[in-house]
Amino acid sequence: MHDAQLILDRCDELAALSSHADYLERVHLSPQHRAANDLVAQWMTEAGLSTWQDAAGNQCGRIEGREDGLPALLLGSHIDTVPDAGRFDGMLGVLLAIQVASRVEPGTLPFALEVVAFSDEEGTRFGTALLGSRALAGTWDDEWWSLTDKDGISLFEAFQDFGLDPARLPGAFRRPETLVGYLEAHIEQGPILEDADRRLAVVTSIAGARRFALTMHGKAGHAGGSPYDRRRDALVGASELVVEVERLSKQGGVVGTVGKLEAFPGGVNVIPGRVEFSLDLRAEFDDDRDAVLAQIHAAALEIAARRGLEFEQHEIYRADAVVCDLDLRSAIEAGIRATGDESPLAFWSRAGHDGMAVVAATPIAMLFLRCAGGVSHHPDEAVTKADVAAALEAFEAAVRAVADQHAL
Ligand code: HGY
Ligand code: MN
Ligand code: MN
Repeated sequence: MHDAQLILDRCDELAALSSHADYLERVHLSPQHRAANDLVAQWMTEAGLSTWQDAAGNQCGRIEGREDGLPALLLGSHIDTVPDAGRFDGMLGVLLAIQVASRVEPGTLPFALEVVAFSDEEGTRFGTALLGSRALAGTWDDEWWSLTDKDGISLFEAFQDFGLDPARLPGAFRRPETLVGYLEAHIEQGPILEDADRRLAVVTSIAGARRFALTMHGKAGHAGGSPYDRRRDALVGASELVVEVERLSKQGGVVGTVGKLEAFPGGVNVIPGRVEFSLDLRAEFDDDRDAVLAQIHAAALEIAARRGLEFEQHEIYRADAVVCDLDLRSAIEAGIRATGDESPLAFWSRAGHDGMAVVAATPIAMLFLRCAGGVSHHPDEAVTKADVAAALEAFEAAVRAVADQHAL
């Protein structure tokens, strides 16, 4: 239980590294990201890992296997957050990985063991996500350099401000032959484990997500003098579409969310002439997601035509569904059995994870642990010490099960 308490205490220490005094937000390439990397590096060093920050700002650590330079089993998660975040989404997985590494005798495994704290899984600052893990996987798109944050700072400038050289980014790309696989432990961010009264689960696949910046254009006008039959109210149109997103998503068995919406010019006595809003659409199967996307787009055009509006849709992020590797899944299941759970629960992840990017370089698998009420992306995010202890035991046993697979 000591290690579990240490992990929880460290989650609290990381939660203090926030750009806001009254809530947790830590975004890519921020001063808080720098402080978190330094703290994680210190913990990695204490665990016996050699550490480095890669060319994408990911904080990394490594212990060698039976020989120096062997391909590595990668353990990790992310240390960036959404706005007003919980303290376990991502961070818990990094700290579980460090604790497992601290329990492994260097020079004993048939592979090296690496831990990575990914720098940008959420995409909070620049809109598109998985920037750290996509760099590691070598699936970087140079168009991302011109992405800008809310202050107009480009990703390129943010790299330089952080002390990174964009020209050296390819140095973060990992060749597949240097990796054995990737295991991530993460809170479920949903209620399935709690409803089943189980601590842990193995992930079968990760939902594929697509995100869009939507705009409804109308015409601003006087809130009093404009008769309804002459209005082109962008907010009422966008609002109709927001309700349709929920209805069509439920009907299609997918998950659609409008998380951001802003009306312009934003006067209480002005009819909104423009609304900018977001769409996050995800499903277990990409075809289901894309079928509902087409329905949402058709609904948007119908609403716009009926209300004299124009509709714009711009894709800002796409990560298609990925299936977890069966051998690595069986190692995770062996880990869960080591905790006394003889029939590990298995289900698909509704949340996205860095594994969606890492899979381009090496096979992946995930261990889920229960979170209170299934709550996440909220300060009420919580886990129990007993569940963290069980996850640590399972994660360590999973690493040893992968070693057994390689010893055969
Ligand atoms: O959006 C997600 O599912 C993840 O938490 N980034
Ligand atoms: Mn998240
Ligand atoms: Mn996460």
